Amino acid sequence: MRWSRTFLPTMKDTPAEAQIASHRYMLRAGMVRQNAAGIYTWLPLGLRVLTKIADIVRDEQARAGANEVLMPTIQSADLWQESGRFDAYGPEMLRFEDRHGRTMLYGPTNEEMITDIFRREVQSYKNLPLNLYHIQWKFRDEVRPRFGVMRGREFLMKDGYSFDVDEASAALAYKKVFISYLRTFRRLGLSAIPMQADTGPIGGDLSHEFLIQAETGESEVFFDSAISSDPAFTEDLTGDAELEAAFDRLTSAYARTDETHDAALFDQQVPTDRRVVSRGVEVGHIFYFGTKYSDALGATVQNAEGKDVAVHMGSYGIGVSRLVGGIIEACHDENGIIWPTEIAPFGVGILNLKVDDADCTAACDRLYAQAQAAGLDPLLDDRDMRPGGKFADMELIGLPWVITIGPRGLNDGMAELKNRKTGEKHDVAIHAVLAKITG
Ligand code: P5A
Repeated sequence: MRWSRTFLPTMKDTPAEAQIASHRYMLRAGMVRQNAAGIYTWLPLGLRVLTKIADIVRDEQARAGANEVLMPTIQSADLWQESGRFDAYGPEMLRFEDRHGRTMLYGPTNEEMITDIFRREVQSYKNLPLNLYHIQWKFRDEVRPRFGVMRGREFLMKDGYSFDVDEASAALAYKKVFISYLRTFRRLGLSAIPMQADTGPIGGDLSHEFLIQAETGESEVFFDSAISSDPAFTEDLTGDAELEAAFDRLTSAYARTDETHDAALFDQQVPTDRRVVSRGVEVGHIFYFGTKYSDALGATVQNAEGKDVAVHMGSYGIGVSRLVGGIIEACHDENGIIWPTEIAPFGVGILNLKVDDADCTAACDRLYAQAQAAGLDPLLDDRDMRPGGKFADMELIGLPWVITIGPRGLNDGMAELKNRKTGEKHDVAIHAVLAKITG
């Protein structure tokens, strides 16, 4: 893309309403704009990142054997009356009436709806195990929406739902998602630590939250530092036995949030030098709730003995839009965002120092075309602006690489290549510069 033709409204000044780095940078880099409390428009730069995160989540869901569907945002209240959650969910659920006076709601989650789909379509254990997910907007009328997209009212979630004939296979389904989340977050450039969690309005008795460490995180976290070096964070596991062993290791080590923390147990289980007390952002949350919804809605399957049994279920969430903020919290400096390569909105920035110099502009255009052909997804800053402002904007939007071309270097066929993360700069021959990035 050419910056001059892209809707990328950056801001120099820090917006007063933004209390944390990710919120500030998302506004300043022109990624989002607020429409109402906790409700945002995603502008091109933000949407690119959101889409890349969703694509990685999707890829890992496919790898874990889940099927993608797309359920509506608006739900009828009927199923929620049936499950008993219509009253139980409380004022966080946005309810309204359609023109016929029927009560509707904007879905805060989809356990009821997916259970209804399941009960109508699946009758036999032979169709199990099954894991269905979608990536869809949710609405929760949070009391205190804050920190931009981190605690929004409208937010994008990946929510998956597993169906199994008995508790043993449901437990395996839960463990598979648990391990697949480690890989998903790793691909996003994050290390998210699984912690024992409360089940809240979703229900059930087994639950883990995945938290990334960040000073500005909303949850206080307490964990054994030994967890972070578990090979499950860096290696791919093959086979159910290996997967179950990793699950047992990770879940037996101490890792809890303020909701589940037990100070005495922490002291007893974790040696002093390994106790980490810190803050975190919850980017994922998984639940096993057995037959809570299948009992309420009558979702049964015939088992191998020919008997009708309630299906065992779990649900699995990833905060896709929250991750955009969470990743920025984990990856930024005083000048702006530092995107992990996999989700950067553009692969490389090309900065034309002097757009009114015909040679300089021709060299930038050539390099831009080559970068496009190489699949690098370049952003060419072709704006007629002072270099200072262009450099500052590039730092702010945080692309992994920036190539700067100006008339002086061009005389010798040279460009400057800068790595955003390390800050290292090198003068490189223009004809060789893209190869430095592609390796
Ligand atoms: C699991 C999937 C559920 O809703 N039902 C379907 C279960 N879990 S959850 O923990 O309540 O939400 C899953 C993830 O969604 C993100 N999230 C939010 N993101 C931004 N703003 C919010 N207000 C918000 N609420 C939840 C979190 O990442 C959470 O882990």
